[in-house]
Amino acid sequence: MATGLPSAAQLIRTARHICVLTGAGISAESGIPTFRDALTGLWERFRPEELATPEAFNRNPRRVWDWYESRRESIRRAEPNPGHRALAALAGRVPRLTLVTQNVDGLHQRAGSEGVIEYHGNILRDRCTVEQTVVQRAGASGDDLPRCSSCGALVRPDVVWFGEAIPAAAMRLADAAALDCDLFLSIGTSSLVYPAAGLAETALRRGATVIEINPQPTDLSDAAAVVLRGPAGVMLPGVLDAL
Ligand code: BJW
Repeated sequence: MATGLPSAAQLIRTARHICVLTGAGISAESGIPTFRDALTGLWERFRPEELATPEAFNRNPRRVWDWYESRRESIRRAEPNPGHRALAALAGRVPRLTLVTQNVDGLHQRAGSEGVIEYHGNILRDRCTVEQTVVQRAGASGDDLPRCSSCGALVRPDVVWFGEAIPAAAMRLADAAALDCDLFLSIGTSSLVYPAAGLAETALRRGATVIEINPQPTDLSDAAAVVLRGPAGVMLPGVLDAL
């Protein structure tokens, strides 16, 4: 395994199609907690099965909504960081770049990235639990839970919970990019949650080279040709400068 910005820059300079997968780590420097970090991760304070599953929502929609509303508030206050901005700039410097994000915060788009594939949805949208379409809310009912303006059913955040399918279009586009790319960048993800984590495996099987950017080792690290062990907000601008 090679280390360092020059090796990463060299791989990027010669790539035909770069597929980038980002995770919670790229938004950490915008002040948004990750899920699995030992000290600050969301799952240290909340159990995923109580909040990020359809069963949890059916059991206690109020509790799930309270959690999502508090996260929405901090996401609305957050700003894209130098990592988001460097990725948006990188797209203009290479022949083809597909950006797949597991993040639901919309910060890549706010940093200027176009065509972002939102693999796990977007926390700022509401979806009707019956019609399964993105909807406007129509205030609350007697139980104070947000309702669909068209049919009156409960609405939920338009995100992908454990046990749920990835949105079909996102899955198709991400799979196609993983199959076609010759360079795969895995940034700020623990590479533990499937099927997202399988995208790097697909790319590797097709002969692509992998670069990982993460301060901590992951299950993907050994398969990466280059590992940049540091925060995305430092490493990505560094890569851009080295191009
Ligand atoms: C930095 C940094 C800095 C820190 N710079 N880095 C195969 C094997 C085993 C299990 C499964 C399997 N296939 C499927 C499953 C089940 C399950 C799963 O994968 N479970 C695993 C936990 C074992 N997967 C699913 O249920 C998926 N659905 C599915 O498979 O459906 C099948 C189906 C098919 C057809 C019909 C019906 C069903 C869905 C997964 C949905 C995940 N949802 C969440 C919540 C989204 C909504 C919300 O935000 O509330 O998505 S869970 C959470 O994990 C979130 C994230 O997107 C996702 C990934 O986490 P991520 O981004 O990697 O964050 P962390 O915290 O884990 O890591 C952060 C990293 O950043 C760390 O490595 C740090 O070191 C690093 N970092 N600071 C760079 N500054």
